[in-house]
Amino acid sequence: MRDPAPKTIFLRDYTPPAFLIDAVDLDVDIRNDATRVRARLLVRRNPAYPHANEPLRLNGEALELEAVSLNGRALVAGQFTVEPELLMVPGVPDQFALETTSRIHPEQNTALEGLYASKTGYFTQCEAEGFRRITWFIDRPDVMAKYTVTIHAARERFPVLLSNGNRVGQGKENGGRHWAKFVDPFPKPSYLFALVAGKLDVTEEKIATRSGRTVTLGLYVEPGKLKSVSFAMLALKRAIKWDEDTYGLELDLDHYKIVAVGDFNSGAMENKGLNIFNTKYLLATPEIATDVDYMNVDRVIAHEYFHNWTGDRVTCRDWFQLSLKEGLTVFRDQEYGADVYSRAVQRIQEVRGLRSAQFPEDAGPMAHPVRPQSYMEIRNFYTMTVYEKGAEVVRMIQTLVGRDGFRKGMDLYFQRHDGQAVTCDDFAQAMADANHIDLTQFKRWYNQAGTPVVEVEDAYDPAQKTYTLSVRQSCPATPGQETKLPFHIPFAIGLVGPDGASLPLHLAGEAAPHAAPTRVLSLTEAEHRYTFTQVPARPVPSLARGFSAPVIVKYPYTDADLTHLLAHDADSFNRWEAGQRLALNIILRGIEARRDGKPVEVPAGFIAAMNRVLRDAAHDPAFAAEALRLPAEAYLAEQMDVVDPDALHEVRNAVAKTLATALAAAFQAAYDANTVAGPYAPEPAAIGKRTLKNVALGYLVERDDAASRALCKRQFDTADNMTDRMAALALLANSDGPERAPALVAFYEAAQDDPLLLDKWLAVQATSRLPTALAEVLRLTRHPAFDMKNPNKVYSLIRAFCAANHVRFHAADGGGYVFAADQIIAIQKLNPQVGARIARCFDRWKKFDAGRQAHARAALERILHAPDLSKDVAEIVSKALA
Ligand code: B3K
Ligand code: ZN
Repeated sequence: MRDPAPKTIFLRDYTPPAFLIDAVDLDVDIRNDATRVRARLLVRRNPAYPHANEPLRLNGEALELEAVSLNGRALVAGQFTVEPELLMVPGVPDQFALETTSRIHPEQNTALEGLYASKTGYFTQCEAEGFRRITWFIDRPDVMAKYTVTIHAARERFPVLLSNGNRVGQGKENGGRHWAKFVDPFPKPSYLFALVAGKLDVTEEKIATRSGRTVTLGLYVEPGKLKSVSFAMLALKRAIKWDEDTYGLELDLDHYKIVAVGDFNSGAMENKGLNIFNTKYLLATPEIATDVDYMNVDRVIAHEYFHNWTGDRVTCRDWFQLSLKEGLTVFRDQEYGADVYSRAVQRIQEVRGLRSAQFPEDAGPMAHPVRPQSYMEIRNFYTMTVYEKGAEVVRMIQTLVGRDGFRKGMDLYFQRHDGQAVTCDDFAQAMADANHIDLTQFKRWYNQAGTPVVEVEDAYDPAQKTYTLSVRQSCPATPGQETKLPFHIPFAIGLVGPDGASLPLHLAGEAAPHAAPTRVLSLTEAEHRYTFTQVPARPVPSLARGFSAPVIVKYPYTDADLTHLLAHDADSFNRWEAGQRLALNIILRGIEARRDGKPVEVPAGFIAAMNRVLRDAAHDPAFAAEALRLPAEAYLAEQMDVVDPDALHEVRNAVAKTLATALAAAFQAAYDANTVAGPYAPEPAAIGKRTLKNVALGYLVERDDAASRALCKRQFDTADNMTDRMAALALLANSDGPERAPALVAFYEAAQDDPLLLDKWLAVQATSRLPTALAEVLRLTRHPAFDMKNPNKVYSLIRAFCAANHVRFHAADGGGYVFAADQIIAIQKLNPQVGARIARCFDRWKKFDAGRQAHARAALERILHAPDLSKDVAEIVSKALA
């Protein structure tokens, strides 16, 4: 039975650990019936802990304890107590060795946390609290120890044995078995422990770091898949070089290993020297990976590599500080992506993701600050807020102190904290001290949840040639935080003149002129007023350039203002932003019109603006593709008081169809001009062209005529790469034309032996806009390609439907909600974490009409009362219902 009241853990209750563990000697003996884990811990009392005589408390989960000894003497009943999740030894000396022997059952571990079995062998996932499923331990990140690990296993079934650090010995054992021993020279928290035993192929490359050390990079994959890792190796080497060049950070290991596994809850894991990756983020060939997949592989490899410093060398004191490593590391991988691909387009994509997933999170029942103040289950806090908004917070610091200042802050951060487990305050303090600034108010970004709103009004005085901006900030209440104090918001602005040129930004009373076309205003009060002088004509304000803060900017732009910015803004992000605002206004007006029984109107000015985007596309096809895409339904939904998903869907499609019809020739020309000749390469220029070509194809197909569908089918049949093939398939899956079924069958036949291709095949059907989508998804849950135990399959089918098929999931009859509840209840029994992720699809249920709300409430209550509900899902659902 579920614990009726899952415990809430508060940041304010943090105390240092009562004991420290200096060294761990693990012996892991993998047998068919069970795995035996012997752990010898060198323990001492923590001088920083305020109370003496505390008993030793070790965490454990699903462990069968066989023996405990202290300083070599076996403990007997009465000398320790053991509960399902706690081993307690009272009266211990100040320093001692504690040894436990436990049995675990990786074969039965469907939660995929701790040590678990997958097709190719045994793997671990310990972040956040999985190590306690391997052995008894003080399983918290501020306990850092040196690890020695010996693995024993059958040679034939598990030829490759790996753990963190360097292999210091290996040998054969009786009965066809073997062993290997590893020593990790770096003290680390238990969440970075990793172990792999399996049948894997490896490719290795030696590189020299900038100080001349030789490092061996090893990539381990399922036998036969080595041809799919050449891109990953290239990305890894590029990331290593980038961190040397950008931050002076060098790889500190002799061996850096990455292992791919098909069953994995998240994307990848940065275990020290032994990353474990979901195959989805390691394997890439033109036949299985799209451009987006390639870029994701690149970014995830970089991200996990960057954690080696931001996460592993300097780690988190406690899990409330998760953004210390995640926000910073996402920021680092974003900057890497910006340097490798198009900076402008990367930024647009980051913001698109933030607005369609993090803004809703910040406005919903799970809203929490970048540094949460409480949680029931830490697994539920690997969120868009901690990761993506956390990265925005780091980016704002860089905006405030400049790139050089940021680098100085990073240097100081490592100088002070290398080898330590620290807090977000420590990071901010290093930034503040290195730049001699005060970030006290800025740190509210770590503590206050919710997306701030910045409202701007302006006035132009033609006689005085002055222009005044009045800026007011506010932040809505979020659960547990009724009122908010003003944030420190870096607000980058420019003024665009009637001819499109940048106007000066002199503030009244300033002696020196401000020459640069952009100026960062520091908003610290609830209200500010800025008066600019020598402004020759009424400008259009370009606000929050480059998305300088994760806020919602409100300004009463006219369509003409937005068309002007789209054409002339010197800031590429705000050019894109202007187009999105235009489209948003048109769609919202269309929804109103539809409600009144009137047609959806697409102004000629918008069509002309999009035509100009197409005409200028050759300069930057990737940017044009972004500018042509309409805002996502999940983002549009956030702009409505009561979401009407059907109206949203219909009107958005109607706008697309109008554009497609009016600009058919231009879209066809873009399609033709951006067809990439020659063999596939995941290079930025080619990626940009393919993206634009496929956006153009999407518009052409909007008309739903036979000729466009034939063009699409032809692309599907003849494509020599997965980007073009998948783009065509997704469009065909949205239409009920005669091409649909044969394309899906053909794709399936080619995909049968490749799990990653099957994931795509499932996802493309789950996200189809056809009214039959739910029936199809239900049928697919019984298809042999689907496997509820495999997270990738669940994400591709169930989550894709619930989280990425807005109109069908939110069907008025509640069918989508019933389906989600059934699936969540079933999945969470096997894998609580995956179940909880799906449960997040109910986050915004209170934004819908009464009928949908009633269906959603019923579904949520049914989940909450399901027998054996996991803590993970209970937290999400109870907060949604609160
Ligand atoms: N740190 C891991 C995430 C682990 C998720 C645990 N539930 C991957 C990453 O952010 O790099
Ligand atoms: Zn990370």
